[in-house]
Amino acid sequence: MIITCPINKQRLWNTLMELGNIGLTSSNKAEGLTRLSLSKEDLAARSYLIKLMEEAGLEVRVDPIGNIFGKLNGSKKTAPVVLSGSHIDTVHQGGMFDGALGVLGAIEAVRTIKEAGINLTHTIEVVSFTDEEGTRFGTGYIGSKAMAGVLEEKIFTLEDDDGITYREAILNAGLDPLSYKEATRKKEEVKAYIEMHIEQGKVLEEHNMSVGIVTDIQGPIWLEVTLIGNPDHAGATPMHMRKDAALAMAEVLLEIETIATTYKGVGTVGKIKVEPGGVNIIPGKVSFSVDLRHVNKELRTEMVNKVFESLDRVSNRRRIHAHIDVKKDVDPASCSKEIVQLLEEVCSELSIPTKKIQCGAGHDSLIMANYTKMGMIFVRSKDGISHNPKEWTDLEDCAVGTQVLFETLVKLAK
Ligand code: HGY
Ligand code: MN
Ligand code: MN
Repeated sequence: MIITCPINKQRLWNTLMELGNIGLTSSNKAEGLTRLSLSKEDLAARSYLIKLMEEAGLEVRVDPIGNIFGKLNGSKKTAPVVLSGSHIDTVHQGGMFDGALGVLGAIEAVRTIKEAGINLTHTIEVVSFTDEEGTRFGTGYIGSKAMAGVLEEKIFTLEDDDGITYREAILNAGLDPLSYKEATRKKEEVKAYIEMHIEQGKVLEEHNMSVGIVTDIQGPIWLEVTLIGNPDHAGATPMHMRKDAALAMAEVLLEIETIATTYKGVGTVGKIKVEPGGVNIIPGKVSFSVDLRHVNKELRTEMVNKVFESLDRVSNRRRIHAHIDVKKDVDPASCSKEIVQLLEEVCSELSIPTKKIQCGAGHDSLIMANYTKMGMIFVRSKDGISHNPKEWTDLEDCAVGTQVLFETLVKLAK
């Protein structure tokens, strides 16, 4: 690996470890991080990030939806900016590299550019997008959608599990929901978006590689399904007289597994609520999430239609009422061929072995793909584990990924 200007890998690692201590689920570190969007844990992490960007000598700006930007000015003010980043919000009991590596790696890359006194034509902006995961309010990609001008106003009425609305959470964070449209930036303002992210899969590990180049990203559809039967006495109600919402759900869950397997996509039911929720009460109402993904949009549509058919058939037979809300519907996306080629060139110049990979997880890059030239650098995940406290990426792999990002940003911004 021929490096003219090495990034400071220990400094990068220290920031990952520091951010990884903000928002611990409990005193037991083995329970990972729970830093839900705009929670007090997320606000603490945001303060840390802003301090870090200032220490790196970047000009910091927070937009009305809470996207945090750190800017390193280029010589040509009118030239479109090169954007790089990811997110720092996490899922419940998540890991310390998902999103964080993309933001902290971009800060380290730009900090090294500044310290090396490399002259840039294009300004580089590091971005930490608000609420990529969607764990707290059930949708996600909020900050990137706001920047791309595709955020729908109805998200401000979404509520978290405690009944707090998005609007209240934004206000509580000192932001201004009424000005969210000011977060939109014109497409011509941005030259390219590069996101470095942990792979969250096993391909790089199987090929013993530190970094991969993403070609396509699966698009997620999130449904919220409510099944309404009839709460009744668990002892006194014969089986044939029941309208058990939980049994209807159980049938549909197994059919979702069959549908996803048949289409070679993925289907997940990660969140379930049973009401009234008593040992001796037949479940009268259940609500559950459905996450369906496929790299091919047409096949994903067929999967969704099959799930709707399953719900219809099972609820009719069981005399249950079914209601479906579509909470997220983001198309699969292909990375810019120009950026893929640039990343291949950088890896070849650095003599870093790499391979092209399809991406199963969703990222802000899905939204950026319709807004500017988008590319993703994947970094090896230990055992492919993610959305799990055991998520891990070695220091050396973080360093290699950040070096590739550094070289790519310099080429794009020169
Ligand atoms: O859901 C996802 O794929 C990502 O972690 N937000
Ligand atoms: Mn994630
Ligand atoms: Mn992520």
